[in-house]
Amino acid sequence: MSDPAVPAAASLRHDWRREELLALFELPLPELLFRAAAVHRQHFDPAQVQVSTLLSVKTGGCPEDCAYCPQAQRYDTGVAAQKLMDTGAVVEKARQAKAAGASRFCMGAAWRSPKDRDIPKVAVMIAEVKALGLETCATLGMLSGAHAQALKDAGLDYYNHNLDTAPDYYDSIIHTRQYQDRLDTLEHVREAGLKTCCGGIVGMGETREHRAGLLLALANLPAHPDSVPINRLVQVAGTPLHGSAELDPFEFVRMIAVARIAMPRSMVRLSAGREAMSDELQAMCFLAGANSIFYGEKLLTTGNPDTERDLALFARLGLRPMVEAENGHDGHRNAPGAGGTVHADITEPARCGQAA
Ligand code: SAM
Ligand code: DTB
Ligand code: SF4
Repeated sequence: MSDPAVPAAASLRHDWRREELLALFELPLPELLFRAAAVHRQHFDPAQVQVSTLLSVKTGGCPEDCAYCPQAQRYDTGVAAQKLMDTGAVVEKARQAKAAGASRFCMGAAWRSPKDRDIPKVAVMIAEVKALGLETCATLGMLSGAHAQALKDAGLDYYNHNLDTAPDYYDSIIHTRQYQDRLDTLEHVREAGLKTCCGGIVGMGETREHRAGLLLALANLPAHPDSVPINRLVQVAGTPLHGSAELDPFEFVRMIAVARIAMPRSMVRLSAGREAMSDELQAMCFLAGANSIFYGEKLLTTGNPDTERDLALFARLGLRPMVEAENGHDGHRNAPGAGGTVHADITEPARCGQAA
């Protein structure tokens, strides 16, 4: 392959340089989209989108100071601190998410890190959600090796822990934990055999160099994250980043496209921020290689598009949800089972009435 931005299926790069990623950002948009779409097609069916539903199982009261976050105790955002939800209530939400067409259920907790006493409770939640036939994901903050192993043993498939931004912009956003802490957690997650979900946020006042730096940090991890959530900052009143300048939507599309090129076999998730995006902008993101979304009316504490709007968008764009857990493959081209794809028909009317 003469073009290094379109690697052969076997050659995943972990030696990207920031200048190379910046050069991709600086391509004319049609050229960047063309390259990203070509890479996307080498590895995935571009009509398939992985669909995850989020639930905040422990909301608010967090001791950390992440400048974007409505759940940090120290900011007056109107988010009340709540205790860990009961397992029964979590499982009921997971059941509804599955009925609405989600294939993965992600449980989030506003913790710096779980305490020893939290792990058995979360383990039961994971096991019961998994028993519904859903893929499981959790995002609970920093994780020790022992905690990662306990979650794996409970049936956890994915752990979400974001790098959030470039190493050289991190100090502008978070002071209560270090970049290295995040890298350590990701190592514990990988060592436990969990799949990693790791990405970041754009629109926090960072420069294009910082955005390239975030993608560089992600792509040069020892293994590309299985899922790469790209969040556009949801501005919440009371957080330090409320009132930040809005990111140019085309720059967001560029971020998705460069993520797709740098991490060709990862699911690139068009993550937080979709509620404020037009259908046309989301369509461009899918064209640029995004192939995963959060589905259901709420993210953790903020809004997400109504399921009806997403169903209509999927129908208009001819997109179909991936159902990895049921057909035994991970959505990649050439994966076992990839020939006989089964789709949850989330556009089927009986399911439409059941909101996640
Ligand atoms: N407390 C855990 C942690 O920080 O790892 C898990 C939950 S935390 C809310 C998960 C991720 O949500 C953060 O790393 C951040 O990337 C994203 N996030 C939080 N608030 C956001 C916002 N206002 N806009 C976009 N993304 C946000
Ligand atoms: C991720 O990268 N984005 C999700 C998920 N991982 C946990 C969270 C987005 C949160 C947006 C703000 C909120 O709803 O509180
Ligand atoms: Fe706490 Fe996570 Fe929010 Fe940071 S992002 S304040 S760790 S809930």
